[in-house]
Amino acid sequence: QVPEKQWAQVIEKTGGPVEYKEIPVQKPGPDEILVNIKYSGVCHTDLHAVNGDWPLPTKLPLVGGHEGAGEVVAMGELVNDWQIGDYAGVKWINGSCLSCDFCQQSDEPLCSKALLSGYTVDGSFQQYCIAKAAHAARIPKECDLAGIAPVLCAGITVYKGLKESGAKPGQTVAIVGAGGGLGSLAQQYARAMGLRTIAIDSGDDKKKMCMEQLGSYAFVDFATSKNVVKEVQEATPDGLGPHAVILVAVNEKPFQQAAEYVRPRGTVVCIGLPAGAYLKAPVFESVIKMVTIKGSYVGNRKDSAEAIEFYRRGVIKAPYKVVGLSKLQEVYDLMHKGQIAGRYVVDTSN
Ligand code: 8ID
Ligand code: ZN
Repeated sequence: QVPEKQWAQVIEKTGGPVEYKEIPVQKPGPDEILVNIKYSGVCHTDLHAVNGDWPLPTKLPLVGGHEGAGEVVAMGELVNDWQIGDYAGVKWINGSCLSCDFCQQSDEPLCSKALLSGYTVDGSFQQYCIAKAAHAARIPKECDLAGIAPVLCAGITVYKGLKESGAKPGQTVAIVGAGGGLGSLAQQYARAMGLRTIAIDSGDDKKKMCMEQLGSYAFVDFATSKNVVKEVQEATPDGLGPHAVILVAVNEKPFQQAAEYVRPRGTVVCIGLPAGAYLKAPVFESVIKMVTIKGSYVGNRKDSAEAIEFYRRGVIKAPYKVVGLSKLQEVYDLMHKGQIAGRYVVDTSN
C-alpha cells in the first residue's frame, strides 16, 4: 500500500526557496522504519537549515522537518519491536551509534555520528519518512498527531532545558522568546512542573497568548522596554530575579543580558541558536552571584518519552495553526519576520 511517489518540500540549494514536488518514496534499511507522516511541526531550526546559517553543513538536496508525527507503514528485517500501524514520531535525533561514550550514558544527542532529521538525513516535510527504529518516538494511540507534532522537538527540548536548569517547584523561570514555538511549550512544561514563568518576547498577540493561554504571570516586551534587566528582576516577588532563564530567542542580545538579571545562584540555560552569536556575561557579577551558564541540546530517548507522556496526560496545551505542506514557504516567511505566535504544523495531505 506504500506508493512509489510522494509529495515533499525539497531544498535544492542553501538559501532556498523550498520546492513542493513529487519525489520517490525511500525503502527503510534493516534497522529502520518508514513512517507515513501525517503532520509535522515547523521549527526555527528548519529555517536555519534553509538559510545554511549554522557552522554545520546540511545534506543537499534536503527534505527538512524534524517534528513528524505519523504511522508506521514498513520496516526493515531487523526491526522486531514496532508494528505496522503504530504511531511514531520522527525527531531531530534520527539515529546515533548507540555504542560511543556518550551513547552508553544515554547522551545520544552528543554522539559524533548522530543523524539529524531534516538536516543530515531527509526529514518529515514529506509523506513518507525514514527513522532508525531505536530512536523513533513512540506516540500513544490516544494522542492527536497534529497536536503532538511540536512536542517532538520543541517539547522535548524545553522539557530537557527546564530539567537542566535545576529550578524547583515554586521557583520562577524567565522564558526568553516565550511567544515562539519552543517558548510557548516551555511555559506549559514549566507550569506542569510547578514553576512560575515570566514571559519575554514582543507584541500584543504574544503577550495575550503568554498571559491568557500559557499561564505566565508577567510579560516583558523586549522591543518596548526601556530596561529589560530591571523589568525582569522587578517581575519577581522579591526583586532578586528569576531562579533560571531559558533562552529560546533567535537573537544574540538576550544571550548577553540573561546573566545580569538571573538571581544569585541562578542558572542560565542556552537553547536558541542565533547564527554567529556569542555568549557574554559580566565576570564580576557572574562570580559574586555564583551564576551558572550552560547549553542544552534536545533530549535523549527517555526525555522524549517523558515529554510525550506529559502531553498524553493532557497537561500540555500550546496553540498551533495547521496549514498544508504545500504552504511551507509562507510559514518560513512569517517565521523570518518573527510573526508567528506559537507553532505552525503542516498537514502532509495537501
Ligand atoms: O536543542 C536545541 N538547543 C534546540 C532545539 C530546537 C530549536 C534549539 N532550537 C533553536 C532553534 O534553532 C532556534 O534558534 O531554538 C531557537 C528557537 O526556535 P523556535 O522556538 O522554533 O523559534 P521561533 O518560533 O521563531 O521563536 C523565536 C522567538 O524569539 C523571539 C521572537 O519574537 C520569537 O517569538 N525573540 C527574538 I527573534 N529576539 C528576542 C529577544 N531579544 C526574542 N524574545 C525575547 N527577546
Ligand atoms: Zn526543532
